Amino acid sequence: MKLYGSFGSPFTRRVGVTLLLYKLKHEHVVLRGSIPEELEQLKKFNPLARVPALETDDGMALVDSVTILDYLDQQVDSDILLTPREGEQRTKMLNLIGIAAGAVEKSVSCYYEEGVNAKRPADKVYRPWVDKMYEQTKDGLEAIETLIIGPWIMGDRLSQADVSLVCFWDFIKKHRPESAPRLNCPQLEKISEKANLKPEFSATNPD
Ligand SMILES: N[C@@H](CCC(=O)N[C@@H](CS)C(=O)NCC(=O)O)C(=O)O
Repeated sequence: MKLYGSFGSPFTRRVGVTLLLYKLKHEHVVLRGSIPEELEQLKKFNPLARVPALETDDGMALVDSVTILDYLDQQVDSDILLTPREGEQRTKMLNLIGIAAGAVEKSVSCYYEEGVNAKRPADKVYRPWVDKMYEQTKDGLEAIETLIIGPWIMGDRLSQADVSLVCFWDFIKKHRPESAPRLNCPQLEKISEKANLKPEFSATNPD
């Protein structure tokens, strides 16, 4: 398998961490949409030219981290599975990750609005919209904070909720300016610190 993308993307990183935790043989090919030659390369695997993309051993090109994680889950035995195959726990986990994905999507949108990666001139930024997105990120994460069971998000075992949340949290924290409302998520912060001690997370941490 080949994973295309860079770990600066939280969606790519969660696939990278999952591949390592599942010990699935793969190659990581760094492709950044911001570099024109790499963008052209990326389009071969994703018509939307977004990361991540996964090329499977039988030649499928999969796009979107949700689809890719679903594919990886089908490649491993149930005892190491990060997302339950069925039942209430699965629904709860996917719902929680859905809130987190919404929060990080808003953060990615802010990343393209202001700062060094901004796609829009500073005087063309519509401040109330950007502020609303910072708020949505904060509200989403703080809602998740109230759902954490401990010691990991869904209880005793590290799950896809932790993998996704840690990748999303690390990105959001890194790209959240001082001017944005402060995030009050002490448990998420603790889980991120603990997870980043593991080789699968440290090897994919873009910092
Ligand atoms: N829903 C997608 C989101 C992927 C995404 O937003 N990727 C960003 C990088 S973090 C990207 O490639 N953005 C470039 C673009 O949309 O043109 C997923 O889960 O994979």
